[in-house]
Amino acid sequence: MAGAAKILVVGPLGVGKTTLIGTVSEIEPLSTEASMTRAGVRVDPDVDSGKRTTTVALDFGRLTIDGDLVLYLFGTPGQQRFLPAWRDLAKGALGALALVDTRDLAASFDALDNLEDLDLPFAVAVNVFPSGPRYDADDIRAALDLLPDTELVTCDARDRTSSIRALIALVRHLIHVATESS
Ligand SMILES: Nc1nc2c(ncn2[C@@H]2O[C@H](COP(=O)(O)OP(=O)(O)O)[C@@H](O)[C@H]2O)c(=O)[nH]1
Ligand SMILES: [Mg+2]
Repeated sequence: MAGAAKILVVGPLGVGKTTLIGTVSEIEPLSTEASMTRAGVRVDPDVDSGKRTTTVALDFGRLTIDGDLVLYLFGTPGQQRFLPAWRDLAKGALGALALVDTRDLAASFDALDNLEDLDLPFAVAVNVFPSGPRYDADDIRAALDLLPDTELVTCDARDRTSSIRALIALVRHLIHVATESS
């Protein structure tokens, strides 16, 4: 697979989108983080939980795989109030990496629902946090209602190799989908 592909990295606030894009990007990642203010308290659930920045627009990074496939990565805000913008961002995207956190699997439902609504092929990556419960893959599949052929991988968004492996799982799935439909 050569060429360029627009890929979304989706998931709820705090799941690791900015971290993953920053970890893998070979260009200085563009990250439009803004300090949360008291104004955000009403709508940002973890404004008081020690997290002091949140993505208000998007993250952008670039990763070349195997020398000839360039992934343009767009991190899309996970909060409910950004869903309309999220739909615009999906235009022209080949697929998405949906990040989930086992401490709150349900927080990823919105993003997964939207990927399905948009018919955007995706892979799921469990970003492993030390305090998060460890579940069997089958239990995660059941909880997220994943189709049997949806790739499910685990990653550590702070680790480059592991994050690239998750993106490669997505690319493998995209190739599979493209082959099936041709
Ligand atoms: N332990 C651990 N912490 C992570 C991991 N990924 C992200 N974090 C931390 O979780 C917080 C939220 O990550 P961030 O990338 O900003 O999430 P975003 O809101 O999805 O962009 C940050 O403080 C990260 O340092 C991970 O894989 N493991
Ligand atoms: Mg972010």
